[in-house]
Amino acid sequence: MNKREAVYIGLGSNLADPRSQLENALQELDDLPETMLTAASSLYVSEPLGPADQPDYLNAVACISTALEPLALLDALQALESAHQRSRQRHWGPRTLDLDILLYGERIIDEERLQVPHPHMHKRIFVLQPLLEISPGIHISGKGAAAGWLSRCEGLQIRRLSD
Ligand code: ROI
Repeated sequence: MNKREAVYIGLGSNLADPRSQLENALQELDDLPETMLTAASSLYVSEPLGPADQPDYLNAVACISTALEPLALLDALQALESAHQRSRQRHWGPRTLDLDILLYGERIIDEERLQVPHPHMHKRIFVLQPLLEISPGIHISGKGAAAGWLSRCEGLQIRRLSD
């Protein structure tokens, strides 16, 4: 079998019952070929980053163990987004499901379709907080400890959703 790597995925939704969107997406990640869901954070509510005239977001971070190579995984995630009727009506507008590859092992990828680590993750509290819940000591390749970046986040309010 191919070598499997630990990959962190950011999940976000602010339309069409976000809680179900994220819970279903976690199951769908586990169902991908050559892939196993190994950890999932709690769900977190935050105000939108970007245009304020949209609902609050629900965010989470998942860790998967996968043998899919990065671009094959990206294709699979985009197919899941489409299956959730994701539409991109406007830049930074509301969405039913967003699935971002945050970290792929310790790899640094800089391709047209895919940059890893995700170029904005170290500045986004709605990524860092759930990431650190499941992996407190994690490092972001090229950027250092995620915990150090969390302490520098300003602005957006975030709260953990109770079960
Ligand atoms: N804001 C929050 N709080 N959470 C998100 O997942 C999110 N995703 C986005 C933009 C529109 C940038 N804002 C967000 O893509």
